[in-house]
Amino acid sequence: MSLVLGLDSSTQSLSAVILDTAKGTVVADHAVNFGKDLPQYEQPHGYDESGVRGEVHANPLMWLEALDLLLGRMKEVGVDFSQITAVSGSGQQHGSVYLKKGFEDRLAGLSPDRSLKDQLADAFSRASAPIWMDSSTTAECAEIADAVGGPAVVCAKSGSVAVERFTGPQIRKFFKEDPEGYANTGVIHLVSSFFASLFAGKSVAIDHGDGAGMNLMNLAAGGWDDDLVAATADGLGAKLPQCAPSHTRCGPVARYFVEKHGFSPDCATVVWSGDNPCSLIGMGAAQPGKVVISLGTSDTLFAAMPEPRTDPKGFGHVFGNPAGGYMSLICFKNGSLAREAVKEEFSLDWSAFERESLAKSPIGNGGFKMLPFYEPEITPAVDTGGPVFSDQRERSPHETVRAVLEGQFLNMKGHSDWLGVDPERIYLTGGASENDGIAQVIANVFGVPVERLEVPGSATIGAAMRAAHALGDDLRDLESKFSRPKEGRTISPQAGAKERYDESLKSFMVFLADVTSGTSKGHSPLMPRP
Ligand code: ADP
Ligand code: XUL
Repeated sequence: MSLVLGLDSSTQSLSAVILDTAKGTVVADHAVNFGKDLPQYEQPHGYDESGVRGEVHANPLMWLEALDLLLGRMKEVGVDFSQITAVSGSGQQHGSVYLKKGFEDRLAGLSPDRSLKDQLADAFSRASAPIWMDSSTTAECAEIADAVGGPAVVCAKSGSVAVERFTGPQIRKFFKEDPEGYANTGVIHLVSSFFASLFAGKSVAIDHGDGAGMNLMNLAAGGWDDDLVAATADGLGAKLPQCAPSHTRCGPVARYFVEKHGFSPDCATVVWSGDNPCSLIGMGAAQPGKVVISLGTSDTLFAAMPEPRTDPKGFGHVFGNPAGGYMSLICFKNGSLAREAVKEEFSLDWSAFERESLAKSPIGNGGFKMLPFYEPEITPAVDTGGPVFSDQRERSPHETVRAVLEGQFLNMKGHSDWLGVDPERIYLTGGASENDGIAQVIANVFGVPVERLEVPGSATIGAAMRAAHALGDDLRDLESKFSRPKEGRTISPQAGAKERYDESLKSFMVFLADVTSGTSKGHSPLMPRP
């Protein structure tokens, strides 16, 4: 028996799976939902909703409490952690955690008699953690780009232009606004490397998958870029952990997890990665050829890349592929939260949302369009102050459901041509991927069949597969066991849909350009920022 544990600290929940890699089975699958299970933090979707000027932060104490709660609950229902041979994980990308000097000593001295939260409550030099939804650092992006020679230089070095949610601009904002807090900071971790450090009982490396989402890593060299680090904040080099390949082992699991949760002292810990890089592994897409759309809190489109290619418009990103090489990614902030807003507007549940999207309205919605930007959007960078409709009609539920989905996926199609891939199939993952109505719109807009996998939760599964891979398991063999498409769940495009959507795409992009040309952020991020 060979059991590995994978965790995923995402925007809204912390989840865990245990894989039996010899049998090819999932032996445990559990989750803690931040909003529902830890309501005392008053972060119903996993982040503080009272942020102003685009600030979106989460409480890192909530993440610590969630980890003890999750492992405790698993033990209560009979999960035996002593059999786990390796643990790794996945974290929402870009989010950062700021720890005082002495964090390492605190980790080394953790007692199993008290909770992680109680023992680490005063270890933070910044009380909250900015997360990927934050859009408050436009000024810092411009400052970093100016310091190194412009947006194209940042893009060539790091794989992305300076982006508001990326960690470097977030660090710069903290450095400017709270110099004392910054000076007291001993180490800055990503969500992924923070969790990995807890398990290892020491500060561990940031992997190339998640490190590339910081505007600080030199993509070609796989290490911190001196110019970008210097442009971001004084003395930053000394506060960053090392960068390391995604299969790096960090030593045995910390005593805390042995004594409190019953892990074996021989259980290996492996660096964590970002949720999208982990999903790439979980979807069996580590080799170029498969295109994945993830429908989580954000919607992302990603694929392994034979060689790094950057987006000439500046919206897409290049990250490290945990299996080696590179992956491309495009992120759309208005994913599930926008669909949820429509669902709530008409008091639907997800089955009713599915029925409305499948049955009642024609492809193209009779010309009725929506820019589905309930939150400031990342791709393209616009802050419309809410969704925009092509006309002010009285909207029925089915027109609105179809408008949000067509708006989301036409926008995705219109911004993904730089990838230069012409997929024969698209693979779906994430909480919304089981919804056949959403899957049908995607199949129709892209004009190819879509598949879902037999085992859902690709970020968590991918994290567990990475743990096994780091111990020497063959990735192809793991893919054949855990990344199989589910039979009978293929959704094919409807006859004529692709042609209709190719036409709709043109008018959608014109509508988008008309609306966004009036907003301050409606420029290409590769141009100097206003
Ligand atoms: P994340 O990893 O970003 O926390 P998930 O991939 O777990 O997100 O997806 C969670 C989201 O999936 C929920 O917020 C919800 O909006 C959406 N979701 C769950 N079930 C369905 C469904 N049947 N149809 C559409 N959306 C769904
Ligand atoms: C990717 C991104 C999001 C987060 C969500 O660049 O910002 O997909 O990783 O978890």
